[in-house]
Amino acid sequence: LGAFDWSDPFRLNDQLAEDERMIRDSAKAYAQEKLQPRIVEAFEKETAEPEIFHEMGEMGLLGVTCPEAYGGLGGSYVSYGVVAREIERVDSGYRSMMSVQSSLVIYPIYAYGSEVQRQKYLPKLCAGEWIGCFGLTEPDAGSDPAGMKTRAEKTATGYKLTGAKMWISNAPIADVFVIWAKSDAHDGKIRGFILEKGMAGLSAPKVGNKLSLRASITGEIVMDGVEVSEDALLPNVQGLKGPFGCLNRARYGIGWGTMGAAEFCWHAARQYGLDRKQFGKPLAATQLYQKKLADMQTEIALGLQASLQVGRLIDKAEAAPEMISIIKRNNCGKALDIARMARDMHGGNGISGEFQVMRHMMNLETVNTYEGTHDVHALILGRAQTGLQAFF
Ligand code: TGC
Ligand code: FAD
Repeated sequence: LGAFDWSDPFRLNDQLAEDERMIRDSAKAYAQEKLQPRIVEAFEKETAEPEIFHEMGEMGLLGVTCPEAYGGLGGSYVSYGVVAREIERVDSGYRSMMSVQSSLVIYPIYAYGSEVQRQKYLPKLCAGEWIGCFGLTEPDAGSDPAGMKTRAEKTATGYKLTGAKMWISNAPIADVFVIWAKSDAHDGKIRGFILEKGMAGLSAPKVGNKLSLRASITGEIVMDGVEVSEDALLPNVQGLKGPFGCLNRARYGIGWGTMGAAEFCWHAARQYGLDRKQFGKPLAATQLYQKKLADMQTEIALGLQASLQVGRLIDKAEAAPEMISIIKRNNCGKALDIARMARDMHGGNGISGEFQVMRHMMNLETVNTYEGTHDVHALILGRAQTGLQAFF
């Protein structure tokens, strides 16, 4: 019979390759030494720190899967997943900064961009010298991005973009904007464009008063006839499969990341229950408390195992988007339940910023919503098993 490690029930550690364990350990050391000491104040004061991109870039955490020729590490998607887990163990907002840069900006420029675009943008984005954002959602087009109003009109030398994006991570501090717009010159099909900070007509005001993801800055993007040249167009993709190709990767990372946030809450609740005595004994010695810990352990172990399997399939180019919908949806939902449970298990202390479980709970409300809401992923999975679409 084998030994049982309560914190790693299915021995996930043994299932990782040596290079995956190494990057996991260096991401964990960075997250615990550099991010953890900042987060309580950053969340309280709603401050996003652009220097975090430089730090992550130096560590190689922004271009984990980007080929080395463009400044990345050329690593596996499992490596990307274990990094997301370690960063989100500290805060979903920090993971958001990392995953937008990696999956939603570096990836489309690599996968859909010209060689000139790759050379120009990828090394600086991987190094964290430039910050990127991804503009798909609009005030009137969230779950239904096909309803976007942003237009690209053909000009003599390129395109003129007009429209507004809403709820865009990193936008107010971004240097590089990957924008999805309907292009008149391509039969109204959705095309990707790379815009740069400082272009005439481009602005990105901050969305204030967020009660969730406060350490990650969010903005609008306003495009008031922004003129770009032909070489701003991402040449190698058209249609919604462009942004969805990026979202597949980011959603997959969220599958791992949310388990990191859930693990933080689980471990905190366990320790709290061992330390705190009521009715003459530790809370952790009560049946109800132990049942909650068992539920947390079970859901996290299953969620991590599923994420690993999907990651292995992505690395073999065999993953289907529906697999990603399962882990994005379920892991977000379970992490949110676990964070709420941990908040309750901390009693009054649970609402204090110092104990951090409520911050995770508040963050996970966003994570459950962005990149396809919990219910939208249910509809994707319902369609896949009935052949009937129930979106409209
Ligand atoms: P549908 O007819 O299903 O598909 C249209 C075209 O897209 C293709 N496609 C995919 N391709 C690759 N991967 C996927 N996962 C794909 N899903 C769809 C599809 O094959 C088709 O291609 P083609 O060539 O036949 O045209 O489109 P629909 O309009 O019916 O879509 C419905 C729905 C609900 C599934 C979809 O629109 C959806 O997923 N909505 C959710 C929107 C969303 O996820 N937005 C995310 C915004 S970005 C963000 O939140 C970043 S937060 C980041 C952070 O801070 O961490
Ligand atoms: P809606 O689509 O209006 O949905 C509202 C509710 O209706 C949800 O419960 C939803 O599940 C439900 N619903 C919708 N359609 C159906 C249906 N057919 N059947 C049943 N129920 C339905 N977007 C970007 O492009 N880039 C970013 O970087 C980015 N970052 C974000 C950061 C934050 C902090 C937040 C909060 C959001 C971010 N988003 C980003 C936007 C995010 O992807 C959207 O909020 C999300 O896709 C949901 O869209 P919506 O907010 O318009 O909600």
